[in-house]
Amino acid sequence: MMRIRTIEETIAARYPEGEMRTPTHFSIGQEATAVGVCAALKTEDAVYSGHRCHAHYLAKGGNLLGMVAELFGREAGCARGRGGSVHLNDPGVGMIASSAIMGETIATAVGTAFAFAMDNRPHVSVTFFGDGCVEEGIFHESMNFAVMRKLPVLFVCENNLFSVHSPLYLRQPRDIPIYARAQSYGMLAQQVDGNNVEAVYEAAVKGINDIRKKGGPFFLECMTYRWREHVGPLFDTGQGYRTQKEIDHWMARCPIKQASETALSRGACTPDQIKLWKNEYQTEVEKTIQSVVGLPFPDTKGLLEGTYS
Ligand SMILES: Cc1ncc(C[n+]2csc(CCOP(=O)(O)OP(=O)(O)O)c2C)c(N)n1
Repeated sequence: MMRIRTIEETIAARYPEGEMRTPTHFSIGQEATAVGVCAALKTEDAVYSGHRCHAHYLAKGGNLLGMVAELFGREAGCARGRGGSVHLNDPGVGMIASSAIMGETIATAVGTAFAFAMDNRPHVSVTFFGDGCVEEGIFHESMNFAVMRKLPVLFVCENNLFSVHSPLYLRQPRDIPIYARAQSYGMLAQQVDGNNVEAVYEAAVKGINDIRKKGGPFFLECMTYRWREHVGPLFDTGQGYRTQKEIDHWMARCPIKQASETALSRGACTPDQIKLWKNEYQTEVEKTIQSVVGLPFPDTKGLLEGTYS
């Protein structure tokens, strides 16, 4: 989590230089969901994500240079500099795809699970998506299909209470939590504190065990909060769609602060070690940025390569 936070905060700090010409959705504040779930996965398990994909990519083991080069639009990027921040992928470690089209990768993850089931492969397909996707038809079709075919899908809804500037309570029925809607499809489902990495990990392990033993999907709703603006590196307190009090409440429940306090109280690490790790991650990301800025942009002759006609 600390590595992801350090990488994202460094990218956010460098963003105003104007060299990263890609809309960028930061996961700052939401790291525990990505880390808790991905820690429960094997390399062969497939992960799909949406527009807010940095943390999922890094937690699944995605290559840092591939991500940074993608943000800087370089040919060495994981989407060859053509996809930007919302199209991170690293299939070699099971990070299959991310897409800014909301809900799209819910269906593709279900398709991958279908392929796993048809080929008798023992893997799980995971889809990370936001609470906004729950309002889309593709979400409901995918849930229904996964239940009917008993597919090995872990649906992970990162409920950060907002879709851009619209609060959840204005968009969805107040009295029916998202995980309860998943249960209505006959799916095993659980809500968890998405800022508590151990709780997320334990819930993901349980979900994956259920998927393997009972042969159907599992739904995890992780309650969390986005600290920065919807898209971009800034804080957006002045926008008027949420209060400073609410932001302060969630920042006090920072997943990294909570996990550090727990680790320190158990004697699992020392304050000096925490500082050292932070410095190591800082050095790693700065060196990576330095190595990327000298790399070539894609050649315009190849711009149509990789597109479908
Ligand atoms: C099909 C589709 N409709 C609308 C958009 C525009 N859009 C981009 S992000 C977003 C909100 C997403 O909210 P949520 O799914 O809760 O994820 P979060 O941004 O909170 O992580 C919207 C409406 C889109 N990218 N795709």
